Amino acid sequence: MKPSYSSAAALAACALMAGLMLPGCAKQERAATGTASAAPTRPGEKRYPLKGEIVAVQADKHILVVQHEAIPDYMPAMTMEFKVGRGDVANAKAGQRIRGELVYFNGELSLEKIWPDDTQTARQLDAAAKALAQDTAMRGKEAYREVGEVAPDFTLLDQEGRTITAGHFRGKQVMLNFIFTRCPIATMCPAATQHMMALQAAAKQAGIANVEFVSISLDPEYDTPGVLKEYAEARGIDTANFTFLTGPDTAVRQLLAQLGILREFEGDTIKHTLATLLLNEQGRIIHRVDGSTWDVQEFLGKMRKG
Ligand SMILES: [Cu+2]
Repeated sequence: MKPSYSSAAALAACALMAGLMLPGCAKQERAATGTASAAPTRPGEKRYPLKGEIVAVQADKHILVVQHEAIPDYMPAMTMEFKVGRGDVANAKAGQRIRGELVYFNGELSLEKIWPDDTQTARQLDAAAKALAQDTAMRGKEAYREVGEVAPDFTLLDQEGRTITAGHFRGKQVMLNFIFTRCPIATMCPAATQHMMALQAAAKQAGIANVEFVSISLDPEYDTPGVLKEYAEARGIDTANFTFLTGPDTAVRQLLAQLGILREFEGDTIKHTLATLLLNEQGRIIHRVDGSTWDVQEFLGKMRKG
């Protein structure tokens, strides 16, 4: 049975810009993302793509020393200090190649949208995204995977920037959903994360050890590993068996198609549907609930103990 999306009400608009946010959600949004979510075009702000290598990490000051390549029309290659977010500084390691966005504002230089940029990671993500796209195309009208079918393979990055494949979770049951960190609608993504946390706690209490919780970003352009890390930390999420994933949007798009989740970018807004899936130890979808409300006890009852 394929989920129906005919109802316009099923698509909840998630406004991204501060100016578009629902009044009641503004505070929550700020708390959720910490330093982020300022409008991208503050007066006097300048942004440039940057590639380089981390030379040193000054964790206490939230500073990365980066030896960067030349930035056309702005500055030659050099080594300099950049302010970065909490998640990014926690993930950073000296010697790591990164790409990101240099932001100059109010006399301060910072780096945002930081991604690992070593050749091996780039190749793995790219190859996996292409394979997924091919798989969706080959399946054609059968792209959607019903309950009883095996969930699609993927290679993405977790909240620490580590490469994670679907195979990483084989042998474990997996609770899977899609969220994005800037979602301002309390009853959508924030509620979904709360539910996942409640189920994680309930499973632990019930002695179900062989389960992993996985949330894939609907907004991978913004939700870098560092942003996901900050999201998890701000909520006190135990990431021992709760993983946040992001990566190339091409890969996310295929996963959404194959798992029957709708997403539309409308200016600064993401409209999306929600689905929550339980996969068994072989990666087979054994239970699915569409929409933003689902019952923790119902999923708990479907999990195998052992
Ligand atoms: Cu949302």
